[in-house]
Amino acid sequence: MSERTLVLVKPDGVERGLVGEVIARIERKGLKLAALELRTADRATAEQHYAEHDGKSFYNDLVDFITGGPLVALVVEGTRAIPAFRQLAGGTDPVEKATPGTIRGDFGIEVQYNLVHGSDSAESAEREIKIWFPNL
Ligand code: RTP
Ligand code: MG
Repeated sequence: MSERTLVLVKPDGVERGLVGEVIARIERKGLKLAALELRTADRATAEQHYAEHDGKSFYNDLVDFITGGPLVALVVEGTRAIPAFRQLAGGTDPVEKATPGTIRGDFGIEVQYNLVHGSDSAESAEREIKIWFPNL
């Protein structure tokens, strides 16, 4: 059964010119693009998106980082799209958790600057797609 997930190429990924690389991996996996937009997130959007991390030590830095430059927001769709994109992304820490062959494992070093976001569950995907693409 097809499902949708919310993907971000974070500002570090855009700055480094990795948008095409990320989209190519999504498409090669067999997933489809349902929406795509380059934009600079305002603080309210970033705070809503990362509400689960409010109060954590890295939260303020995370919101600063996500709002600090243009990002690419996408809705990606296909069979098992949510776990499939998490697999492509790799673990949160690009060195300690993500393995080579994943986006974070191939291109990342620091945990904050880990290039991409992907929804972690069906509930998260529904919530996040509403935040970034309310008309979809
Ligand atoms: P994301 O939500 O961005 O897809 O990443 P994730 O599920 O793999 O990781 P999560 O635990 O949700 O963390 C959200 C983002 O916060 C930054 N972070 N920094 N300095 C730190 O210890 C730390 N921990 C997390 C990362 O940008 C991470 O992706
Ligand atoms: Mg997360």
